[in-house]
Amino acid sequence: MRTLTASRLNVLYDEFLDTVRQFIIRHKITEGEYQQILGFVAELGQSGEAPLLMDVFLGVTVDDLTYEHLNRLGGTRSNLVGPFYLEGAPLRPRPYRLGRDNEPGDTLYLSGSVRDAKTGAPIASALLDVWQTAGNGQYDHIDPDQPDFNMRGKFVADGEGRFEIRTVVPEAYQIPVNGPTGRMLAALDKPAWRPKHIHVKLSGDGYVPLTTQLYFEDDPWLDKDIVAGAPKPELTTRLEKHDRPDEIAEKDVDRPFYTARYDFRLVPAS
Ligand code: MBD
Ligand code: FE
Repeated sequence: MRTLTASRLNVLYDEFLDTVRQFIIRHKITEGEYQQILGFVAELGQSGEAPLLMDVFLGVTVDDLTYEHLNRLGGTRSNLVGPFYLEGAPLRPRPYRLGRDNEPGDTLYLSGSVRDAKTGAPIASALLDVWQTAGNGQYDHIDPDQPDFNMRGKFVADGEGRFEIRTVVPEAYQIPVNGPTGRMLAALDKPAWRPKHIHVKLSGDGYVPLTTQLYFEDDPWLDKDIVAGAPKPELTTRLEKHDRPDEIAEKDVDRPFYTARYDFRLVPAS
């Protein structure tokens, strides 16, 4: 991935300042407003929410621009990594699962495959690095009630590129209401929610790595995501409810559960 070089920084710097100066002039930003913005930026830095706010406003545009070509080559559509990825999620043993033994929420079996974008051939031993909110809509590293890495894990697809992970249905995510990001969105009268989603980074030997997110049909937040444009129709799958006693017995659960499927496609590196 290309990152900023000194020469490119020089080009961007001049044009960025020029653009913002014109904006200030066009909107007649006053020194009082400017001081208020400085206060906001200082608080944003202190709060640790800067990556969150930046991703809410700009992450989709950057992700689309950087990775759209992979989708044109037949690969699964990418989606922004977001502010809550953590390095170092544990490699989980089989049978694959996320969450504690009695993880609150509705049990979900997420299954599917990882395939070659060109040929459709399975990618044996593809790696999935998955993270999501728990059933309470909270990410584990922020929620004091969850152990570290509770809803994060790495999983290896089998010889046919298939995987099945037992987890719980994630819940919609609300941006913290008391921080600077939440207060700004409240001032704008924008509901600060994301639809339920599951993040995944995929990789396989000889393939371009992919970061994406899965969404679920009929989620009321899909068309009102505060991260506007993030939920793509081609990344939206369906939660199937299973409530027949024989299905429940077969899966070793004690109440109705859900399944969802997704088949990922990775673009060959060459
Ligand atoms: C999230 O959980 C998220 O995935 C993104 C992209 C932005 C804010 C919160
Ligand atoms: Fe997220």
